[in-house]
Amino acid sequence: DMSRQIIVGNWKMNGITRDSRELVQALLDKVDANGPEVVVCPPFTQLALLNQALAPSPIGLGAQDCHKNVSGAHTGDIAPPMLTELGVSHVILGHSERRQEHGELDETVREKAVAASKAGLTPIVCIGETEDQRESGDHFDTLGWQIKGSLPDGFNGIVAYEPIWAIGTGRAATTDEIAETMTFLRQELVRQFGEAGKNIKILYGGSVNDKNAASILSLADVAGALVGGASLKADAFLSIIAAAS
Ligand code: G2H
Repeated sequence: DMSRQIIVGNWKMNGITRDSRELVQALLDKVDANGPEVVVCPPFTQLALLNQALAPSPIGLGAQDCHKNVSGAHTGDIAPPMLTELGVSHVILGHSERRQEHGELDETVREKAVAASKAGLTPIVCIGETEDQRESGDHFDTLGWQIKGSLPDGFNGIVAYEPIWAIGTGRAATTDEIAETMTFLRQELVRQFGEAGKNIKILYGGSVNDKNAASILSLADVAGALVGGASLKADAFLSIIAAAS
C-alpha cells in the first residue's frame, strides 16, 4: 500500500527493558491500525520481550542489523531467521553508524538485504551523503553509487535517505533539500529497477522530531520517516505518528 506511510523508531543502543516496556505501553495506548504503519527497532536483547508485548498489536517489530548468513562461525552476529523467530518483520541495514563504526560497505549491505528478504524480513536500507559531499556538490553521485551498490537485484524493501550531517544533530535537512533529493532518488530507482523502482518506498531520516515531522511527511514521495532520538520519547514519537498519514 503506497499511500500508507510508515514511521520507524530506531532506538539504537538505548533503553533497558524497563524503559522499553514503558515506552511501548505508552505507544500501545495510542497507536491504532487506522493510522500509518508503525515499527519499533529496539536493541536485539529486547526483541523477545517486546514481541510478547506487541504481538498481536498494530505496532510492528524491527531489528537494527542482521548477518548475511543464516548460521555459522560469526561471533556476536545475529542471523535473519533468528529475527523472524522473534516476530521481527523489518530490519534496518547499512545505517551510517554501522557503515562508520563497523566498516560496512555497500556490498555487505547488499548481501545482508538479500539474506533478510530470503528470511521474509523487509530490509530498510539506509543511504546518505556526508556534509563534505553535499557541500562539494557530490551528494547525488554518492547517493547514486550507494543505490547501485547497496540494493540487490529484485530489491523488495524500503530505502531510507539519511543525510549523515542531519543524524542526531538536531539539524534536519530542509524541505527543499529533501524534496530535491527524493526526486533524484526516485529517478535512480527507476533507472536501476525499471517499473518496480516506482514502488520502492523512500523514508527520510535525520533529526525528525515532533516539530518538523508534519512538513517533512507532507512532501511528495516521502513514504515515512526513520526516527532516532525522538522515538525514545513516547510523546514526541506519538506526535510524529499523528503527523503521518
Ligand atoms: C538517523 C536517525 C534514525 P536521529 O540516524 O535513524 O536518528 O533521528 O536521532 O537523527
